Amino acid sequence: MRKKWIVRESKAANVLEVAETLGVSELTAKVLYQRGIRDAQSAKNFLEPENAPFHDPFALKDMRTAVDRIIRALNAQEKICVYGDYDVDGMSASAILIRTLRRHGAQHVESYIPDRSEGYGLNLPALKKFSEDGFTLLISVDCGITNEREIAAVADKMDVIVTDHHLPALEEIKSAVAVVNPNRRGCPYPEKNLCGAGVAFKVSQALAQELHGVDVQDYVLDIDIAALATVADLVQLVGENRKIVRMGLKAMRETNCIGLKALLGTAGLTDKKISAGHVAFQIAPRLNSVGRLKTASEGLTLLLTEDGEEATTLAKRLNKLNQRRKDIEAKILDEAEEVVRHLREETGGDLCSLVVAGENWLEGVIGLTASKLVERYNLPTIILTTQDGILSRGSCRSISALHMKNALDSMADLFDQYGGHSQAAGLSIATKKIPELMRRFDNYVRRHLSDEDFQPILNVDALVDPAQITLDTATEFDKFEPYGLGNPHPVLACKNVRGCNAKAVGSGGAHLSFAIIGEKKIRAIAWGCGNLAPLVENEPFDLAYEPSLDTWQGEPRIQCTVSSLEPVEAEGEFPDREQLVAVYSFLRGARGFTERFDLCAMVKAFNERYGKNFSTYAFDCAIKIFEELGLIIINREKQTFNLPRPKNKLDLTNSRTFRLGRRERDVAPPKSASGKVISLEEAGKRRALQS
Ligand SMILES: [Mn+2]
Repeated sequence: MRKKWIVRESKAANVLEVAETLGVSELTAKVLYQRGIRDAQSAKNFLEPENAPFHDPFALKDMRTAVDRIIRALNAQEKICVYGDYDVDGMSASAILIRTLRRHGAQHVESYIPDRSEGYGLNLPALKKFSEDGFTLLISVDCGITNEREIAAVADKMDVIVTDHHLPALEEIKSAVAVVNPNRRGCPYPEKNLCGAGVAFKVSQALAQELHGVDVQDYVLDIDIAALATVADLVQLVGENRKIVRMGLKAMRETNCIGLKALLGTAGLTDKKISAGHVAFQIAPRLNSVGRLKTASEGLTLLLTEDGEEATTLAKRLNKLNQRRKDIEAKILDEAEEVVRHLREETGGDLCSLVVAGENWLEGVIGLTASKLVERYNLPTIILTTQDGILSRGSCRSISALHMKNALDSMADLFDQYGGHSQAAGLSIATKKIPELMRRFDNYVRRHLSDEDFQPILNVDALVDPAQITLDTATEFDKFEPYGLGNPHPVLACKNVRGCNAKAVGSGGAHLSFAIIGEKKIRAIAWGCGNLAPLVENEPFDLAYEPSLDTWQGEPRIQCTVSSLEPVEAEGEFPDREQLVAVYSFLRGARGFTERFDLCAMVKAFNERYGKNFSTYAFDCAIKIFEELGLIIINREKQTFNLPRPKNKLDLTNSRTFRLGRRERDVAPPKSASGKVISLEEAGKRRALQS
């Protein structure tokens, strides 16, 4: 489906005021204004977070009690356990706290990270083992806030300090010595978005101040590890998180964490300027792969080691595991897409939700698969896997219009366990109940969403002609880094743009490099759009882009990364039934001698063959409709296509793009249209007769 642009509005007068007060361009002021940054002080804090102060760690409720208890344990050389979680945040939080305790002289610190099979959070067998082994203090990181029962069961033998960032359960923690969590009820700490490692970092700041009188504002030890987790855990990159990430990324280049250094090395990032993107797409997945495939404690070992050789060996191992994770992920995705194709066949293409179940798919990976399917189909998605046939576990991902947790709440009786938020959730269910889950979930989605809700959305900060972007603006935008959740790269857009020098680049010509034509030429790169080179060369197009600063032969220049490139939406050209039949017949004929999918070449050949004047937009709409109906399968990476033989008569109104396009065009459906079913077999025959 074509993305719908949502252009944010702002009051021109206010924007001018912000621009004047801050001394920035009007465009930058507009983007800042839309992000809620509207006065000089908050703009300064946003653009120069390294100069904004850290919040006082003792503003976290219970921090004083926690620090006192830890110092007592340090003085008495008690046995301390740091209990974490199997994701990057959990490993990093563990690493920060353990490194801190060791720095302060602790000699008996042990870590514990549960296996995925043990489930998330503090579990009783593990707690009991530590208390029986003579541990007198256990500190949780990135978990614990929902474990009152487990803590109560060992409280008489072992003190527990909970440090966490997750939302508390209904049942409050009463049995722990201290609960440090910005999100607990009654905690006045102003930054609620810290991740687990962020909270651990605040604990280490508090300890340094208390033990050695260190000024918190100067304490940045392990801030690089905190930054790694803050990016990986997908918490909002605003406020204190922005400060942690900006400073931590800078510190990462000269990290004194040997394991992190080795990890950067295997990712080819030694001595490079590290961005949030590097962390999100290269470092975090490597660390996460151990938690998904093996045991996360290996990742923690890497972050804790003082031995260069061990670090290199472990980092290489993580590299291999990450590769294996990618292979497994690709295989599961393939199998899942096969199921989606069957679903389309069964339903004639009218899909509102995806519930896909497989056997022996790796539990640690299905969440990634679900995200990929949402990206591809923009439908609320549940992926399930079973190891024994009896019980299945599922990973759920949603689109913004649907609150996943609410959906699951409405069918809670189906699940053994479930939990999550609006956009992601997890569940376990008896395998035999999956058909019922499919039915009820699909019903729920159909009842709650309309066609418009399924349209993928692109948030646009402003409509701006690329030629108006100056080096100054690009430089100002550079200060918006690090980008991430809550702080996306500014997106600008422009209709009816022309380009030149279009070249497919990269392996297999997957990507597109071109210049935007205007008062000056601006370089642009469009990932995965290599096949659109002829479109860019020959026709105007609608473009959404992210301008940034690039260096070319020592000189700064503007570069635009394309977020969306589509044929110009030609008004009134949305294809009708007859036109769709013509395009489909053409495709069947074309498939006779080529597998190559090339939109621009196809439009040209189609127009020549039929003596028509179809716009690329109309042709592209037709392709999108056929895709939704399962009539064409396009492999965009390989730029190939396939036309599976339609099994049944076809109903065009099963395509959401068709329904929406027809509505937008506001044209009454053709006379015989309502309920009329076109046989594509017939269309094929007609075409055969014609040629
Ligand atoms: Mn976390």
